[in-house]
Amino acid sequence: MEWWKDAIIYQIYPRSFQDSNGDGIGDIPGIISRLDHLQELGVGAIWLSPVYRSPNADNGYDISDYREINPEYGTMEDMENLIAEAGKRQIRIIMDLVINHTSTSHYWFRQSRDRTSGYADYYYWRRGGADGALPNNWTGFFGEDCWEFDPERCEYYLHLFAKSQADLNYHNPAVLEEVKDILRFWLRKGVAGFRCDVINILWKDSLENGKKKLALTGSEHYLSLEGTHEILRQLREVLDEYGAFTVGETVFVTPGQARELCGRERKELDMVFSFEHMECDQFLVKWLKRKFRPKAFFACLTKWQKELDWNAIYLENHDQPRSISRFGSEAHWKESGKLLALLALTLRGTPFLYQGQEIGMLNFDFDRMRQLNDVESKNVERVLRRLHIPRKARWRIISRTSRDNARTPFQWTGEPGAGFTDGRPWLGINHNCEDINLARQEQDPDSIWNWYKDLAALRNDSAVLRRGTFLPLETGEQVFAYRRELEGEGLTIVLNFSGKPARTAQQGRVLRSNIGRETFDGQLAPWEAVILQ
Ligand code: TEU
Ligand code: CA
Repeated sequence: MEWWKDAIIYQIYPRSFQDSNGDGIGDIPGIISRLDHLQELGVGAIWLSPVYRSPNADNGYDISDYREINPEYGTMEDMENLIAEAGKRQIRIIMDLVINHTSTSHYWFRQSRDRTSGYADYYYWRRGGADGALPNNWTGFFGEDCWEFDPERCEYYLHLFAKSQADLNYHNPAVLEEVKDILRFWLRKGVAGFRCDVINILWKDSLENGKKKLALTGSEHYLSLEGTHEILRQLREVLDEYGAFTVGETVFVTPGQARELCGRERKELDMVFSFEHMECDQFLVKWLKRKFRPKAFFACLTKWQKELDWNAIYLENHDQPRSISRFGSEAHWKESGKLLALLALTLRGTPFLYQGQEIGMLNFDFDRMRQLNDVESKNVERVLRRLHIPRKARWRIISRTSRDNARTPFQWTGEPGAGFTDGRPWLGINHNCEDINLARQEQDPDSIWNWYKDLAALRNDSAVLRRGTFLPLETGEQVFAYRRELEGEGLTIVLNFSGKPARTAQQGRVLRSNIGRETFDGQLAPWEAVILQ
């Protein structure tokens, strides 16, 4: 029961994981060839970012056919093989379910342009104002407005993300029925569940103007509304027929809203990805960075640990910069990488590791816009240019926040192509690949990779770490200490988030230390992390 409480889940961004045919694009046969790596790491499930047919305006988050595999990634047979091969290794497959929007190349959307078709109301179509004004004043997630005029239908359609990602209209019950069929299609193939993209914004209560805000004007009309809860309960009935699992990506949720989305008795989601801890180093909007303050980060993690019975724990994904570059220190790469590993694997909740995190991959080392692919970065660049922000300043903003930081190819080896591809990679490989790669770390018993493996095994073996309660002990300027307890047993975790030494009141016998320490007297070295018994 509730296998997902005991498993470590690993996120694959298929485009950047492993290429098998030299076209520079990661693919499903590539993933299959690396399943042993994941088994060795000790993961119980893979969350696969979208592999459906898609024109790739947003790398698969713009789906044009939910029942087909993107030919760049392989065939349906490859996908079935992946499910089977992973299954042999006790690894489940979780699909990415993107149902807030479809690509404008989707059949539904193309039909929807014709008012007389059965698909006319699958999307939000509205007329603009007489003076050429947009249907309302909402602004989108990618920093631009969210209405696009369609010359064929002579109306605007709503798109909260890129303009080729049209929002589905759940006021039309046919849309939800379509989604249920898609769920059944994949569940029958043996997938274990879904990661549900921006799932708390499905229901728009009206398309009235919103209160003007710096970002996401209009969001009070769609964030975590009752209509969404109702949709989730309906989807849950289908999921329950197969015992399937869901984690929702829920933007801008408070702990209270999260409880309403994933409380057991609510029968909606199993858990949610919240964002608050990802906002500790930003100011108002994600593009404005401020200095990372560990204390605020600890307080935020503690709050969520206390307020939710079960969290989806993550420090990285395909939308966020790399965690060492952001919360750790590139100068103390190994120690801070290991410290973050210890954090990710010892909080209460299901740990989600993102590809490359297990070898301490860092942010990209690009130096100009042309090297980027991310549609969000490109949109933001356009907006900043319109605001007359000088080029250097634009690059500073974009390079630190771009989602491409997490999307550079996996560094398997130090060779050209990084063992990722024999061809030209779709996105540049980090030049640090000669130093930071799996092959090298496999040889080094003290590597980040071996540390991840060790901690994952420890967690997989330890009921205290998997199911124990969380007790905060210290949330200082740089020291975070907490305890996990279960049936009279307990472990204390102490983390020094700083290049400076520190002191702590915690004591105990050393079970793990990221600097190889054997006894502990309360003195912490820079970026030291320990588990005490
Ligand atoms: O992300 C939704 C989301 O709100 C953000 O994380 C987003 O990527 C961006 O940072 C907003 O500023 C999900 C997917 O994870 C993302 O990759 C997709 O681009 C997006 O939905 C649209 O499907
Ligand atoms: Ca390929």
